[in-house]
Amino acid sequence: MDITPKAPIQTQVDTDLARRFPPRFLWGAATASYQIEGAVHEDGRGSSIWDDFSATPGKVFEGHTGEVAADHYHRVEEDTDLMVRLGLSAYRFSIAWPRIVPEGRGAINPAGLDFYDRLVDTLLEKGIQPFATLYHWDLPSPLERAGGWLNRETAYAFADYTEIVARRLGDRVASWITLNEPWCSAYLGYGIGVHAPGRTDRQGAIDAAHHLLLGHGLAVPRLRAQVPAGTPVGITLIVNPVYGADERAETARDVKLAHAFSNAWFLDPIYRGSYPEGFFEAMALNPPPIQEGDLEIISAPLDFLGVNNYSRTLIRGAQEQPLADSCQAVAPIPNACYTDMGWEIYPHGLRDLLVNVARDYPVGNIYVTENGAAFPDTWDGGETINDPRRVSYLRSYLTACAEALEQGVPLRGYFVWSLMDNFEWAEGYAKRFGIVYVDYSTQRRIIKESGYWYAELLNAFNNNN
Ligand code: NCW
Repeated sequence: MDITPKAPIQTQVDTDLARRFPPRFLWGAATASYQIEGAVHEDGRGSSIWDDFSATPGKVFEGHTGEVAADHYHRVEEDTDLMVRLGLSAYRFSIAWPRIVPEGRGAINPAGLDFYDRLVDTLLEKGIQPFATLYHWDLPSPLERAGGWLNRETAYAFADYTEIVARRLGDRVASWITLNEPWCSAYLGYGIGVHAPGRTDRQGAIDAAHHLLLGHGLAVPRLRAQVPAGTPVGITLIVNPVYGADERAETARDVKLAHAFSNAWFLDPIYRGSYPEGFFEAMALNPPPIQEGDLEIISAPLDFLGVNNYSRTLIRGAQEQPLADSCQAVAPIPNACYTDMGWEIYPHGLRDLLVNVARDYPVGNIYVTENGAAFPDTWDGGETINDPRRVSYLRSYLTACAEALEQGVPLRGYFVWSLMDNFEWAEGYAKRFGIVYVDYSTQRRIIKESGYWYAELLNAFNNNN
């Protein structure tokens, strides 16, 4: 039976695209706690680095904060009903550490656990698999005051928090993701300070990355000890494919550097138990404080890799060898199209990176845990919002996924970023990634044309399988 909501406007149903995905492929949407929940002072939640950062003048666009966000904390029924209307088989959300352990370490806040318990039960009642991310950037403020991810102790605190969550939800969460995009936490947060906590110390980024990775590695066995055998555990990385703009030797050299900085910095320790050769020298920095056994802990076997991808980097080699984080990206690229984030639309990049990652690393299964686009949507009070550019973005990137599958990549599912418009970190509410529009003045949700398109694609998939 076709229960898909009918679009108020005609969207073209991509039956041929749906047919290219195998039975049991998971179709989802993703969000993150600080970006959608709001209710930052409720039910015993502690403060996070994003509360502090967004309260600091000049850090976030027009002083926006996640204080109310999309008010999801009070709208679990409505939002999970939306997921049902869209036909999602999985939903990826993140758990706010400061709701569970308000001080970061020590006392547990039962009301925080209750919230996610109810979310997970509601998802299961509605036939949606819960994919839980344990850390999507909202570090408890007291831990930051003790050094945050620069302090090795934070890694142990993360593993303790993980065990607390897994003990309560482990019997029902379908799949676990330890960290979301540790590259962003380390480099944007500690290296260049455009994200919380806003520190600007390139060496700090290297050290923070190591402690994030250590936290991940320590958390994996703690999770496995609490969840039923066979429950998949993984990590989500941003993977940004790097290409050369020409055939020069300098370009090939800089592509390698930029790839080490963007991807191998995290992929190598996790899957090979070592940092990329020459990486710290290429940053003109010192190695992080690695203790004996750290890399064994970090390279604990995983069940899947979560890939977040939006764009690519195109490099033109410099005369003098640059630092790994200052390779020359071509921007703007002539004739290229960009989203509202200024990120180039390059769907082949997703296909290439999936093929390359599956070839170069023993990743097991792969999920695309985020992919999507920000465009400046406006609502005229009508039944939907026309966002044809988001529809064509999603169609082209899903075609890239189909191509990767056809090349043998063990891709098991795809999560669009994002279920709904939300607090886009330093960009505040100015950038909209949702397939559902949020009218922040009323908190009304309106399914965009892209949401109807996605629902119809999923319906076509279900009719085939
Ligand atoms: S900012 C970012 N995002 C967006 C965010 O909403 C989500 O929470 C993240 O997982 C969409 O997906 C991720 N990623 C940062 C990408 C790199 C930006 C590079 C800036 C260089 C200065």
